[in-house]
Amino acid sequence: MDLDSDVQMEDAIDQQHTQQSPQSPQLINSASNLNDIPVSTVDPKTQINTLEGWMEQLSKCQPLSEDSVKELCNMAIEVVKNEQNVQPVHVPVTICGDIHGQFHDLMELFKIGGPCPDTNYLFMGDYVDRGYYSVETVSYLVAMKIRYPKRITILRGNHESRQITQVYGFYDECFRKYGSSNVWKIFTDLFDYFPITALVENSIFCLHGGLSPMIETIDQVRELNRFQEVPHEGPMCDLLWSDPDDRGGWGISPRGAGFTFGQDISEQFNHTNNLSLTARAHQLVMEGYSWSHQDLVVTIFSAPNYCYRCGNQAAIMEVDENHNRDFLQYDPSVRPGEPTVSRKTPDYFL
Ligand SMILES: [Mn+2]
Repeated sequence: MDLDSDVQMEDAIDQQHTQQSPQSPQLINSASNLNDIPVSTVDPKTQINTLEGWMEQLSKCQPLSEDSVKELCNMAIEVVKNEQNVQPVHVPVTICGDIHGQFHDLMELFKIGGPCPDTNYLFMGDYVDRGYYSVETVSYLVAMKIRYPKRITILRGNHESRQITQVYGFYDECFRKYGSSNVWKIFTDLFDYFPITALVENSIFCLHGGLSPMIETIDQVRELNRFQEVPHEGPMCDLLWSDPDDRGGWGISPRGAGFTFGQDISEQFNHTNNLSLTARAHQLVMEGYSWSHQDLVVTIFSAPNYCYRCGNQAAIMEVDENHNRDFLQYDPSVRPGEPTVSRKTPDYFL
């Protein structure tokens, strides 16, 4: 895509609006009503120009207008609603864990892992809450998903939920940045369409949380109706909430949702489904990644210095064409206006 010609086209559109607007208010209305036209009827080149304009704005950590968020999410629904509960993904791909609104660290992630679409990405949920830039973070990832639908996969995390976001920051951030809850509603309605798991080359099962006592086979995940708020219990809840544990069998989760599962459970699940690995996110791990269950399960966490105070490294996992795995670790980036971050924040600063 030639950037200069895009800019010229936008300039031409701006000039049209400027010239016509004083004399013909109907034309202003009809122009803004373009947003209401179903996505499928919009000229693809126009859609790409719109998207690239949004991505340019978001890359500077500037939120989109409410109207643009509405349009963005309507476009996104058309893309992700057709994806599967167990979305197939091919190698090479770089697998990422929690981001939690740490926008500048997401930009660092793309520096470390390579820009999309040069690098294929699989994100395992928790884009919002905790950090200060949930709006910009989720807007950017959703825009990338629409622009490069075959190059980036975005799964649902337990924080992509109406209930959780009202407690952990996304709702408040939307209200602060937009003056109403409209944008929060638009995004949380979109989250209902996100796929809940992915399967890399029939070998690596990827999801936000972990296993469920109600799910023995990947086919059972395919049978779930995922188009709903994250339930309080049941298989879909467990997939987004569970954690591996050193104790065997199923355990009660201290989180109050999902379960803990032991190595025996992972062995059975990976064997039954002919998997080499289950990759998941959901838990802070100090090195950014952590193996469990004799390398049957890996946890990946991609928010460095989580909540701007945990002092952890972040990591992403590259899987190449030969299924070789490589972990790339990174430290927090500098947020403009903030003092230089020391990763190991002394306790007396907390
Ligand atoms: Mn989580």
